[in-house]
Amino acid sequence: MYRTDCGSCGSIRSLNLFLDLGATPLADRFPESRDTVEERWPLRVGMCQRCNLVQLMDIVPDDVLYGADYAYYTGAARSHNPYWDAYADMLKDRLGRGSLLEVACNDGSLLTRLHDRGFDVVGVDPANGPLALVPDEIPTYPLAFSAEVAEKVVSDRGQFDFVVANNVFAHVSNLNDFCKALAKVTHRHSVVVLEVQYLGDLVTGNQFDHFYHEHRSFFSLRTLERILIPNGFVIYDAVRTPAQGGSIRIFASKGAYFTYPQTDRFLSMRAGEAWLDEWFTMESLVGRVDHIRDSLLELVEKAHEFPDVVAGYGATAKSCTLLNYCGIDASTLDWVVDTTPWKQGRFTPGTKIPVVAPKDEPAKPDVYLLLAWNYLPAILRQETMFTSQGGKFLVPLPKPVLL
Ligand code: DWN
Repeated sequence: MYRTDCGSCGSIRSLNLFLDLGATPLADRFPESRDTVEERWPLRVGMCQRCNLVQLMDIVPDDVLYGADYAYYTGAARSHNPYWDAYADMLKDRLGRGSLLEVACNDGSLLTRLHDRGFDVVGVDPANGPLALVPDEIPTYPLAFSAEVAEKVVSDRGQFDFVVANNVFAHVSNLNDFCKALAKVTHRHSVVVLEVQYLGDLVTGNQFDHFYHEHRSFFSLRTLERILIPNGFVIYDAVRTPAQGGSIRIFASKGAYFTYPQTDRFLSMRAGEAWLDEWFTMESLVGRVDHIRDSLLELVEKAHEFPDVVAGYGATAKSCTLLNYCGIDASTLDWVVDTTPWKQGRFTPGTKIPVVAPKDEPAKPDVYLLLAWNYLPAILRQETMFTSQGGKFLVPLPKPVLL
């Protein structure tokens, strides 16, 4: 569905298109066979001229995006475990203990840690596959969070002291309904912790591969505030985190101003964001995206000259956009190695490159195209044997470079 109204402020015909990435299949659907015919959906990105929210112009329905075949399991990226440990410790230190709802808890990577630290936890997630991995003693709802679902959860369990929602706000098709749901599950002193990939890092890091159908909105503190304030929430603190190549974690409450004064770091971060409201900022990304595609293809071609074996590292959702937009398929990459059991033995969406488990790689390639570029430091640490034997990583972003 091509949207004509803004997902945040609802303005009609206020969306201006700045980037057209063609038509791509769904990023977290890995076909079982090379012959599977995949549906492709237009992937166009625009900005609202009224509230400046950057958003996808084309909306794929939720039941199509998050069906039984949804392939993202948070725990599969094992090098990210210290991140979840530190996140759970931080919540314990800042919030103490109480009832806590995690929206989009996926396989329970964070929820289990919070449960272990004494929070009285409940999870909600529409993706049945990952949700089945949450330990039985933790109550869960296999549903997408909405005002209707919030009512059910509250009638079962009451309101929560804390709500945590990581990497989900960008996925929501009806942002105002989601905020209404937040309002229902929280009381006056509840704290809402939202983490989203940060538009500022997307732009400075040329991270155009974050644009795929699951991600419908791309946020700054300013555009987050423009949705939360009309729904009764005030952001009172924010921190930058390294997740997904750069994210923001915000703390909001209905009782802010009184209970939770706004921190200086939040106020100064927000004051420095005027550039993210500018049309030119987003438009300037377009030329860089094409430049990245051309130089990446040049480097991949060069890597093949010897002839060398080139494989992909991490069948990430992001890589769907990168590979499809750049036209990198099985004629270029021999395989993609990935630690998610569900993706192994399948093929990358659209580009049909075989996905293999680390133990099933035919040999180490000469070059890995690093599709999970957001984990570069951790992957370099875990692949010291490969690099010490002359193996190279081709890192596509912020600009293609061979390491
Ligand atoms: O919002 C979303 C984010 C948070 O996660 C979702 N829509 C989907 C997903 O995006 P992604 O797939 O781009 O996420 P990651 O965390 O960048 O990549 C995870 C994938 O990378 C998994 O398939 C596992 C794989 N991986 C690997 O094979 N070896 C990851 C690491 C670190 C590794 O060493």
